[in-house]
Amino acid sequence: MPINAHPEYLNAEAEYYNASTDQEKLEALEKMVKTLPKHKGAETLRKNIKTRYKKLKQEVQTKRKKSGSKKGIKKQDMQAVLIGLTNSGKSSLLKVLTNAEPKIASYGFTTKEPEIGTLHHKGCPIQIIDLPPIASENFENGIMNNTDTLLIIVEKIAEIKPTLDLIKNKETLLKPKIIVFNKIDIHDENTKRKISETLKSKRYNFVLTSTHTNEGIEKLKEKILKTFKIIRIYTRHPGKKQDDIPIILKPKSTLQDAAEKILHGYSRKVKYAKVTGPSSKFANQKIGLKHILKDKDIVEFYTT
Ligand SMILES: Nc1nc2c(ncn2[C@@H]2O[C@H](COP(=O)(O)OP(=O)(O)OP(=O)(O)O)[C@@H](O)[C@H]2O)c(=O)[nH]1
Ligand SMILES: [Mg+2]
Repeated sequence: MPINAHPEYLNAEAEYYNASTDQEKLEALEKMVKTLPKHKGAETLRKNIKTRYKKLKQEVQTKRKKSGSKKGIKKQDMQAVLIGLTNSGKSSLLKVLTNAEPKIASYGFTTKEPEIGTLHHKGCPIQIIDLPPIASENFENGIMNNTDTLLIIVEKIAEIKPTLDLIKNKETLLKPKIIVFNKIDIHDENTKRKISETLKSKRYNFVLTSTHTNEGIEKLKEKILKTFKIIRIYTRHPGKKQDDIPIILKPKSTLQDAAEKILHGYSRKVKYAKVTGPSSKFANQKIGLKHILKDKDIVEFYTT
């Protein structure tokens, strides 16, 4: 039956057929319902689209439940999650901190599923996750509850408490937190000083940032790294310069842990190592597998 559809509807329909992800399909179906003519002739089609929408939505939700998350994020050694209300600038922060290219927009509820990026700071790879706005239907509590560090993004001091109140899991609330007061570029110096003083008086670990001017971004990177309880061990081949990328270990890890981190089973091949740095009494001290390493040690392995 001819329905005399508007060009907007036809565009939405074309988007639906060209969509490559379920999310794009859902968005196109939403647009199709909105732009469909209101008259009776289009009723069957409207029902049909609504059914398609419901079915797809259910499929997506089941898939998500099964995999834990749509993208099946594999947690890395160090992970921080961007949490905040819509439009606070979470995706913009992911973009300036990492190599990721998330969607950024001035309208609300832009991010529909988690986006991942890696921040490389002082040789450490830190996984940063951008989530949909907290308390929205796409928010992922599981990712937030499993992370190491919470980055709470706000535009106003009054947003901090309501945002924290939305975190229901008590253990999650005890995790290291950084209050990221974003969009600081829109305030004058006097207001900035007042914001800093208030945050200080509330004893928050905080930083004022702008993704437009990059103010505070380096400070934020430093603060993020400091929240992880880790030590960095640099390996070196005898007679060569140390590797740039450290092995990341928990504090009080041994030489054996370091060897196993390089390759499972490698510690069985290690005869001894030479260590130079905070855990050694002198340069190139010969050590065994039980030796406890410290942050910034440089290690040379000798194998059988
Ligand atoms: N002035 C100013 N605007 C910013 C800053 N950071 C982000 N914005 C703007 O704020 C709007 C929202 O940015 P997004 O990064 O998409 O915000 P979001 O928190 O990811 O939003 P949702 O995905 O909806 O939760 C965009 O128009 C950005 O350009 C900033 O530091 N200063
Ligand atoms: Mg976003």
